[in-house]
Order: sequence, then C-alpha cells, then structure tokens
Amino acid sequence: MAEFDYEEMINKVVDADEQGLMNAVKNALNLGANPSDIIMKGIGAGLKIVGDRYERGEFWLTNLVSSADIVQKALKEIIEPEIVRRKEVRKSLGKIVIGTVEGDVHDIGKSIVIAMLVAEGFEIFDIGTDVPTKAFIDKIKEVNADAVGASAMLTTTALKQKELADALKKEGLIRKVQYIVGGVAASKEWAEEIGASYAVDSVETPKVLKKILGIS
Ligand code: B12
Repeated sequence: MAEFDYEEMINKVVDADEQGLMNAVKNALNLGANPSDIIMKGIGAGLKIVGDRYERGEFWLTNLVSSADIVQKALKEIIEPEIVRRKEVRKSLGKIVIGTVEGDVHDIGKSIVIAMLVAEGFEIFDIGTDVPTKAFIDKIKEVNADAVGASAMLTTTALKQKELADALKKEGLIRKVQYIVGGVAASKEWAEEIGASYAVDSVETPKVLKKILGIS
C-alpha cells in the first residue's frame, strides 16, 4: 500500500476539529493505515505542532487543551478499540502499570505511549496523573505487574521518579518489576542515576520494554 497522507489528520489536530479528526482517523483505518502509524505520523505529529506553537506564544492554552482533548477522544473511542480488535488472539506481552508522578498533570505523552503499548500487545493499567509513589506501589502489587512506567514533565517532579526507584528497592520489588521512566524531565543519564530504564518516545518505549522484559 502507498504511504498514507497524514496531512489532513495533522491539520484536524492543530485546528482542534473533533468531528474532522474522528472522520480522518476512520478514513485512514478504512484505507489500510495501521494504528501505530496513525498515532505517530498523524496525531502525534499534530500535537507536536500544537505544543511548539504554544511554546512560541502563537497558541493559547485553550488551543492546547482542545487539541489534547480531541486526541484523547480519538484514541479512546476509535484507535484503542481497533487495536484491541486486531490483536484479539494475541497473548499479552506483560502487565505494565503506568502513571504520571505526583505533582504533575501532563498526560498527553503518556496517553500516546499507552496507545503504542496497547498496539504492541501489552496489558496496561493506567493509574492517571498526579499519582503518589505509594499508589504506584499498591497497583504494582495488586496486578502483579511485570513493569512500571513513570512519566514526569517538570524538573521538580522528576524527583518523584527517583522516589519511586527508592520505593521499589525498599519494597524488594526492583528485581521482579522492571522500571522505565520518560517525559521531557527525564533523560538517559537521569534514568541511569536512579537505576531505571529510559525511552525517549512512544516508538522507543515498546522496544525498550521488550528488551528489559526479555521478549524477542
Ligand atoms: C501540554 C503542556 C501542558 C498542559 C498539559 C495538558 C495535559 N493534559 O497533558 C498544561 C497546560 C496543563 C500544562 C501545565 C503546566 N506546564 Co506544561 N507543557 C505542555 C507542553 C507544551 C507540551 C507537553 C506535551 O503534551 N507534549 C506532547 C507529547 C506527545 O510529548 P511528551 O509529553 O514529551 O511525551 C513523549 C515523551 O516524553 C515520552 N513519554 C512521555 N511520558 C512517558 C512515560 C514513559 C514511562 C515513557 C517511557 C516515555 C514517556 O513519549 C511521549 C510520546 O512520544 C510542554 C512543552 C514541552 N516541550 O514538552 C510544557 C511543559 C512540560 N510545561 C511546563 C510547565 C512549567 C508547566 C506548568 C508549571 C505551567 C504553569 N506555570 O502553570 C504547569 C504544571 C502543571 C502540573 N502541575 O503538572 C514546562 C516544564 C519546565 C520544567 N523544566 O519543569 C514545559 C517544558 C514548557 C516550558 N518549556 O516551559 N502544560
């Protein structure tokens, strides 16, 4: 199949046109585009433009929030169900608890990472944003998770990623549960310092998780 043209979908995200985005996503699926490309090349690329314009002062907060809202809707209502439908017979690659750390409400990147992990066949337990360290630990124990992912977007909240690393050690979970961090406040160096793995984006995250979980 020829490479799908994502320009229209990108524009719908930038314009925060909800119905337009829903139609563009359905159309792309009907034409054979795969969900992970839709996430990365369509809505991910659109969100990047919105984020950049907001940072340059060309977009208001309302633009940002509206685009994020319609993207979350398209992910939840169309893309994730489609992913689940496609992998009906696939076995789960592992249970992953994922959340944004305490004091931090950014969740757009986390949602995209989750969508990609679902697409790859992981079982996801999304514990939301502003999540205290103890709630991560409780959920890991409750579902007997294979790995935990913590997102942090603020320099201040990255410290909570370290707090979770320390808590995993204290609880004796560190060998049993793999720990991966991400978000703009994290880096490879930071992850090494706190004893976690790191992935820069939603394309790299499933690859890193497969590697650290020993899945070929
Ligand atoms: C959108 C946004 C917001 C939105 C969030 C809406 C939402 N529902 O998420 C709103 C307006 C609420 C917001 C609020 C604030 N924000 Co803000 N925000 C952003 C912005 C513009 C874009 C973030 C984004 O969504 N990017 C798009 C996604 C797709 O990319 P991503 O998040 O990086 O995610 C990718 C990777 O990081 C990775 N990833 C993400 N999570 C995870 C998790 C794991 C486990 C893994 C492996 C990978 C991974 O994969 C993702 C997909 O590829 C950034 C700017 C920037 N450069 O990032 C600032 C930014 C993060 N915000 C910032 C700030 C300062 C704030 C506020 C403090 C502003 C204020 N004064 O009130 C508040 C804090 C609120 C809080 N307590 O959390 C600063 C942080 C600076 C710092 N060093 O601390 C930034 C960097 C802007 C800046 N340059 O100053 N923000």
